[in-house]
Amino acid sequence: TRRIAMAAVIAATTLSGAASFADGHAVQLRMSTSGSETDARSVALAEVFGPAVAEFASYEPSYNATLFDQGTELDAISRGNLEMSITSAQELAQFFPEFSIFATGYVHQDAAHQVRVFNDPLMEPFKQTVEDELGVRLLSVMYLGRRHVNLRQTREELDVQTPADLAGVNLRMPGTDAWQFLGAALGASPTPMAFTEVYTGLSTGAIDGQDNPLPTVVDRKFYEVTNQIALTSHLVDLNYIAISAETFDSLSPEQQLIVQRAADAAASVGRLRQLEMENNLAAFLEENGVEVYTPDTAAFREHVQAQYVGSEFAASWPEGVLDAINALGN
Ligand code: KDO
Repeated sequence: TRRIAMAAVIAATTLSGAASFADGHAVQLRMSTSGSETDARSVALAEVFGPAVAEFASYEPSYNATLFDQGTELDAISRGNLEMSITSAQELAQFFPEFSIFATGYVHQDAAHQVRVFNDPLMEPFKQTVEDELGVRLLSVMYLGRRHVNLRQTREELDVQTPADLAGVNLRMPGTDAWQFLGAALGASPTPMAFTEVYTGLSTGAIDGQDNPLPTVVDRKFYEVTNQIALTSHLVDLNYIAISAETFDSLSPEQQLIVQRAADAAASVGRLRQLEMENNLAAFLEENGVEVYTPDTAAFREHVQAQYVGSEFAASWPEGVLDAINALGN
């Protein structure tokens, strides 16, 4: 009887699912990320976004850059080969240089500041440009976290207090100009490398270090192949939930609202989880042999900010936007 009951449940679920899709077909939402399945953003999308849109869309995530290489997702959406990604301001800056303002060291102050900036009218022209010129709609802002410098060297070998201490350090940064600029602004010698190559790069010594928030260091087990983290907090990093505008526009107004709310809900859940992990992981890292300490962050902030002044990036920022972002801060 138990078997029959289960079969009935499956049949009922399948039927009710199929019946509610417009003309019997689910809208396919393939999502590609270089993040892992256990990354907080991935988990939030799978647990919150997917189920929330399941009445009319099938959310199909792929992880670890198995579907598209890191940095190629926006192009794939634009060409109609992908529907969703967790994109970055740095990737958007490849197409629209003004997005580098959101990838600049020490601009965003915390997770709440990111949300205020994303929802502020200052963001409208940025969103509109991406939609008009790339066919990509930015639904919501996800919190990735405070990026810190994570090195193979022990603190005895290299005590990082100021940018001068990073001179000659081969620091992996993701592969775009905005990232390389930030790595150099920190005082290091930046090397571009895809996220999925970083663990091997650290274990072989091809790179001295990498920069990512604490939850990423734990999720990807970088602590196994590194010995220290200097809490530089050089970038309060974000990602955007991106969706094909063509796909979004094909939905009914009611479905569009559900997609928007589902994205916002997933972003909220992911943000809270990431913040909680960020606040609690230092002890775990210390237990695993990684020394976690705070350098002279004022020295890093001053140095990094000074590098942007007069840079080609700053030249692309629309007038008044930096002031508007700062005004939304604390
Ligand atoms: C990374 O490559 O270091 C980075 O953290 C950059 C982010 O913009 C984002 O792409 C992220 O990787 C991936 O989602 C994997 O966490």
